[in-house]
Amino acid sequence: MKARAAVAWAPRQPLSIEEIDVEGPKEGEVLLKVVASGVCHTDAFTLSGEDPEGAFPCVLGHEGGCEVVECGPGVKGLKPGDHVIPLYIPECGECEYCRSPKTNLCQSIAATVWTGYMPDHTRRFSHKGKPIYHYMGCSTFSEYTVVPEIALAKVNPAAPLDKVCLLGCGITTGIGAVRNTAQVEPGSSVAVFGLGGIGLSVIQGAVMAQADRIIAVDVNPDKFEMARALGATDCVNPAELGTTVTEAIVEMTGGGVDYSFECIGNVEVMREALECCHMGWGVSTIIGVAGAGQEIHTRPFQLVTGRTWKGSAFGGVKGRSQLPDYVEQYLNGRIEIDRLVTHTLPLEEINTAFDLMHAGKSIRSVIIF
Ligand code: NAD
Ligand code: AHE
Ligand code: ZN
Ligand code: ZN
Repeated sequence: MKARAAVAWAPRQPLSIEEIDVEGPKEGEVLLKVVASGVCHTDAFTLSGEDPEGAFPCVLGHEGGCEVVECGPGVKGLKPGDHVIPLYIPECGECEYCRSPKTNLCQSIAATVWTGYMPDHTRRFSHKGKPIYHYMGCSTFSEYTVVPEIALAKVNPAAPLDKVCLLGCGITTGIGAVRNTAQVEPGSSVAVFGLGGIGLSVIQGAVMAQADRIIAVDVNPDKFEMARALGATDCVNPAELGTTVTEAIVEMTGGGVDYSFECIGNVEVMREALECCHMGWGVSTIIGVAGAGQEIHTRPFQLVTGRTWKGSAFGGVKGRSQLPDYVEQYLNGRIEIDRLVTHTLPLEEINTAFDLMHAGKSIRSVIIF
């Protein structure tokens, strides 16, 4: 079938709206109508050319709110009309990762998901006969996409897809990192570095976890109003400090925070986020994604003296079994999404969504098809 899609032909080029061909679903696959898609910084990261796994041309996008159009052979749990959120980390339910309660990193189709192919090593997208890569197994910047059933969370059809699409990445990642990865306890102190869709969702998660003090850090002070509205108790602009952020936070908290989260993708900030944690027990969780060749550094002494460095992908959430409940929590008013959608744009204006992100003028833009 034909579909309107935003194609990334090459790194660092604006996306181009094209009519592409989408092949029907094969064994275990599902054809989806994408109703809405968020734009995450990771889409911009891959488009920047810094992603070692970035393959071009591709259809980016991984925060989708979708309707099932057609099920391929062998699909058992879905039918046309169902509402689903595509998962860049699937849940096959059978691999050793799915069987472990310690991780959400299902590896059943990881080799193809991260290299731009469907599980059978072929692609469903083409333009004038030229194949186009998939992205993170989702490719939600297309009116129609094809996703394996094991990478689809079936959600309550009462939920507005132009909002819960953000549970496909940003909001779930932030909240899940607090709950599942760091396991923040009531009364804790928390520092959040970077106040985009991820960092603001970490703040939401910290409030849910009943943290006492939530220190929000960003170089863009325009982000502070939303951070405070969601529950930040202190806002810090590194540019306004006479010291390093680490020193400032250690000073503010009388020794460092119990938990910190890096939500930027800056390896220097990752170090600060670790080092502003309390000696003896502080835990720092890396969420941000950094470019090819970049590495984190600290003195081993920081870890020897009881700080822990962790990382979190999709907030440690097992998508098919746990994401539907995030949608219910949104519907029950326990998870905030609406205020994080600062812009809603038609597909034709998708490059504006990237411009707004880079200019620090949006939290999340949602593309409507
Ligand atoms: P975003 O662009 O919306 O927000 C990033 C924020 O960081 C901005 O407010 C920006 O002003 C701030 N910032 C930039 N440099 C800073 C600095 N030196 N100090 C303080 N603040 C700074 O991005 P986002 O969509 O929220 O994503 C954040 C990061 O998380 C990205 O690296 C993204 O790729 C990554 N991510 C990871 C996962 C995961 O599963 N691990 C999921 C989603 C996104
Ligand atoms: N391709 C990058 C890594 C990108 C990355 O870490 N992706 C996160 C999700 S970001 C969502 O916005 C993830 O879940 N990764 C799990 C995995 O298995 O890659 C690189 O550096 O190679
Ligand atoms: Zn994302
Ligand atoms: Zn699995």
